[in-house]
Amino acid sequence: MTDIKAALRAQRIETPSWAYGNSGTRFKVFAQQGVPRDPYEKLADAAQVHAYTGIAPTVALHIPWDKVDDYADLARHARDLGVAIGAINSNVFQDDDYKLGSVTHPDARVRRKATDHLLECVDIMDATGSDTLKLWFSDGINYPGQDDLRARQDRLAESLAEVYDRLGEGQRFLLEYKLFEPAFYATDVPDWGTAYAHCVKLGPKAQVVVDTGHHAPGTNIEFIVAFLLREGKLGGFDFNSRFYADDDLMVGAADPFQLFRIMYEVIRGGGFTDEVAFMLDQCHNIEPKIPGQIRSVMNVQEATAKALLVDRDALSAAQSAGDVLGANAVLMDAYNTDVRPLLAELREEMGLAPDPMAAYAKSGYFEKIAAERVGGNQAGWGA
Ligand code: RM4
Ligand code: MN
Repeated sequence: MTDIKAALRAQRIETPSWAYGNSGTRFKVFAQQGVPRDPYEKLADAAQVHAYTGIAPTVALHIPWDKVDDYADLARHARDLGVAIGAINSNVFQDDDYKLGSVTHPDARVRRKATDHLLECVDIMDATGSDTLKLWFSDGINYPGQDDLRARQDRLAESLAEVYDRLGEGQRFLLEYKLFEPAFYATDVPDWGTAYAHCVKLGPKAQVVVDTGHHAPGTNIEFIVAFLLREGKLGGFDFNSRFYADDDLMVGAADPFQLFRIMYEVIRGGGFTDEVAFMLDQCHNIEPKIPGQIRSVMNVQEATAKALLVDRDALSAAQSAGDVLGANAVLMDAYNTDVRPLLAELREEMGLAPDPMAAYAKSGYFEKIAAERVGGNQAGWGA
């Protein structure tokens, strides 16, 4: 139990700046009270999530949503609040120029503009001390024949190589894949195999990021995790839940058992280290945002605790004996354990309140920001 607690104490989960701003569907963005009006206020909210969970000390930025004049100053502000800047997320999907793609666009001028944005993100990493660039491309085509599938891969490879060469010591990029959307017929980085192949060609500073919402229904995500870890190519996670497509709901809400199976493979494969970034990529469209993030961090923590509880000796004994039911029972025993008392105890040992949701609700922070943050433009995802 001491080992399990030590591992849980060392766990780090990164929250995304965009989770604190307004977001919605293509039908409606519902504004909420107290929503941050700039990146500084987003960091203040993220610091609350860390204050109550004790395991969320970094915040991912999204550029240009979090554009500021002085990134070193923003990083200082984060440190003053007890958090730090995490991954820098690029955005080459919200400009009119990108209608037909960004780094895979048929026009070299647009490709140049997109790659320059990615290079600018590396400059922001330098200024903020971030070591991770996260690349997601909305690039793809809607109709067969619209563009040359193969040429688009060449253009993608060319841009990635340029960004790769710009990375400094200790910096890396994570290439994200997504099955479909916004492109409907063919996506340029649709799956882990495509992301993996590009990363292998580039070298050790390029790794794959698994966004749990970016797969077809029924995909065995833990298999992908096990495979990528075995190859040293799992760079991190964008955690969220999906019922239908890229729903971006709270991680562990749709399928806590899947989250447990993923965390088990992470632990089994030695990925429970700083090497693998555990990030949330979510939006809270109808629920309050800070508690939504606290709940999400707790969901990952609970799945991790259950995965750490798996009796690995008993499991491998049952596996080598060909004991199908016995092996399955070992895994299910861990999953069916109520870890909430263990986590409450751990939090108390860390000097935190045992129930982060209740402690935040009682703190008065929401009432304070709802009263203070009036006027100005609420931050959103720029859609
Ligand atoms: C994409 C992808 C990226 C995220 C954007 C907002 O679908 O998941 O990781 O930054 O959405
Ligand atoms: Mn993502």
